[in-house]
Amino acid sequence: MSNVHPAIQAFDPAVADALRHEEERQSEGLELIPSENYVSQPVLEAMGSIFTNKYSEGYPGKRYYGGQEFVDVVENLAINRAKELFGAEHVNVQPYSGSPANTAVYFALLNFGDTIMGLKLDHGGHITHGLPISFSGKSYKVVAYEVDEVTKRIDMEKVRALAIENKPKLIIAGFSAYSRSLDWKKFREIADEVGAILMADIAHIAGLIAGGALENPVPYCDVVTTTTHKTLRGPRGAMIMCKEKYAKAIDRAVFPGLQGGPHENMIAAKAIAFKEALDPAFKEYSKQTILNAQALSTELMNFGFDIMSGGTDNHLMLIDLTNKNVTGKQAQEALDFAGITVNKNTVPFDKRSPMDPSGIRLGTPAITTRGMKEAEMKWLARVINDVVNNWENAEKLAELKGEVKGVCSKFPVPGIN
Ligand code: DSN
Repeated sequence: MSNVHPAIQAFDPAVADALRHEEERQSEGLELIPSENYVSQPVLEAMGSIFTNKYSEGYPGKRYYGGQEFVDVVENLAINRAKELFGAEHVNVQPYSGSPANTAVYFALLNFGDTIMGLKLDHGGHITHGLPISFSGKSYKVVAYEVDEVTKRIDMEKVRALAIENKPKLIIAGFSAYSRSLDWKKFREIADEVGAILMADIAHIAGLIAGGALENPVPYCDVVTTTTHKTLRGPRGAMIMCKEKYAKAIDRAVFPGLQGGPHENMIAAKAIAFKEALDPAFKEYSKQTILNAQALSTELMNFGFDIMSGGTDNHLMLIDLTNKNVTGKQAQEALDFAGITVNKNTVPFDKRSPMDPSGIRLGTPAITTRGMKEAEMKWLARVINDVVNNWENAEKLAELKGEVKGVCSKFPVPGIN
């Protein structure tokens, strides 16, 4: 791995060193953060391509600068492939990332002060779904729905009651830390009942939907936003899908409403990632990602771990570590020490702070990309249990790190190994 970036090495050894160490970290350790994944070599190459040199404000065929003939090709490829993947009427592939995509939807369809309804952040929602200190929380009146205190699942009857009481203009169905399938049909019925626009934020599960492993919300929703990385395994970025009647408003909100020049290198990479997701192999990947998450959560429960809602329908799980007498921060740091990357996370109704919460969040998109299956999940649950039980024992953690490195060496990382 020592000379894989000769141009960077020759000009800027400090950056080359950091890059090399990060490559080692990514390939010698286990990546369990559910929003992370490993992109393919073609996606990596497109991101690092000379499409980055080009400015292209506007949309294909209607740009404000010359020299757009090849940029238009890749942007149209990305749009058409996304339409094919999700069955969307209209797609905008220019949002720089998930938060700008969500902001563009609000900017397009709402007036400041309108009421929006989203899942509360510490119950699994996202900051852009109405967290009081975020743009979404400061600009709109937020009514947050929660998970049930006992089942830790979203109770659609409570969502309905809240919607009837508050008449939101926009209902957001989506999450960053929730392991159960959403009832898109029921969300649609509730939105119709109260006259709300329905938006799904599928950033976490877009790849599972594209691969046919989870139900597609596009037919039920007015607007669907997603990042293009995470389970979709493309470049960092996002897109907005919507019904034709919202197309003009959404496009205007993205450009010139909120953004300037789109990042066409990232759009080229999105086009490639969508082509990969259209391949039958991606169906297998999305299915296996869920099977792995289910196997891992079952094994962890066998070790006494408290998995929120008692399992998972998707790629992630949230664990309350209170019964293990370790905090989320302590567990994250011990796992890091053993070469396993997770993120500390609040759990619903958490009494601890977000910087040192009660839980951790795990997911299987990246390890499934490496080719790991149920047998490795069984092994992994045992290692996680060993780490948590020995979180203060540096010698044991070092031993486990060696074990993790040994297993990882058998599962190459696309784009690195
Ligand atoms: N930061 C992402 C995640 O980790 O889920 C959400 O935007």
